[in-house]
Amino acid sequence: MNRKNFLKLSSLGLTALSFKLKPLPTAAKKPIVISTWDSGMAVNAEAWKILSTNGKSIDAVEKGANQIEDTINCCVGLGGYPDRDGKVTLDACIMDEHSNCGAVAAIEQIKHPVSVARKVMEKTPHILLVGDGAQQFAIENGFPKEPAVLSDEAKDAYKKWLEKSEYKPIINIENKKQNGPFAPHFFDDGSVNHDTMGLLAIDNHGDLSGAVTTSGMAFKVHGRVGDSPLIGAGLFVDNAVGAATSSGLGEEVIRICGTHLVVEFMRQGYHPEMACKKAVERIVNRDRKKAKEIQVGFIAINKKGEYGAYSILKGFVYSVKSNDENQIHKSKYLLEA
Ligand code: SD4
Repeated sequence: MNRKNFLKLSSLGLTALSFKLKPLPTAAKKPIVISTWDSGMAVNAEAWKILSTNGKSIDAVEKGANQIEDTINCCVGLGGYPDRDGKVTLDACIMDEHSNCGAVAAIEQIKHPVSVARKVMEKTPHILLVGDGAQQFAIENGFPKEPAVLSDEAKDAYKKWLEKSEYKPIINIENKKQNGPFAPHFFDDGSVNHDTMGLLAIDNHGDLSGAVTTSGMAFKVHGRVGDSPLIGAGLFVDNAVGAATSSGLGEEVIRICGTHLVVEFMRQGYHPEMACKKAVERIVNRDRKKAKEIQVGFIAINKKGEYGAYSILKGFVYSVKSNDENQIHKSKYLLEA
């Protein structure tokens, strides 16, 4: 075949191919909110009040996160697991469609860290405030100082931990074998009924926002900060592409800038589920043996409202609310423990 014919044929082929592949215009699914864990159902319901009345996604994710901060539970807010000194320290962040973001880390005695994070975003030229400084800023902005009230579950687990005071960081999920008496409530299928809350929303205007709130790792070293308040690790939003959030062993997420990576995979054209899977693989491929002992899960949503999740191990679930559905999904996972 001479060059002229080849070019003719390939241009015909390419035309046919591009005709075939031309995507059908699909309307973006909006509004929609997705969140980590089954506790996300109540969080989504709160966010939905705003999304369904034409409100902004940034308000929806803040109010959604406030819902779980208001409940006494082991993993978010003032009822969360304490650090090894018995102190509850909280991490949170928030990000909007303009890449505005704010965060607080290791903040104590403040009930709504995610709202403090929003104030950091709106009222300061900074992104992250930590510890005493974060608390001082919160108080200056009208947030009351309140004592931590450990949930019964957190109290029992801490008491049990004090018996040995063995420093072994325990992440909220993982497997029963690893956590022993500290394992949170597991369902028969291995999923847990609570954990760090990360949520992502698209509003009626098509704008994306996200928020995360957590008490972090149980019995951590005082001052330890996880992935949750770190933009690009625990949360990332790019209004042109999509958004992602994480739950699980924060150190592993920080190491790979996890949610930024997920969003970059979506930018390359991967479906949210595949983007999450590729980020999980990045963690697992670093140390496959260690990966069997830890859990990390990502959830993601793209600009079209398509969503997905992936985790290292079995047990990660997430909640979705849109006009079409209101339910918990099981995440696919990479490794059998
Ligand atoms: C952290 N990623 O502090 C959080 C905790 C978490 O499931 O998500 N647990 O590392």
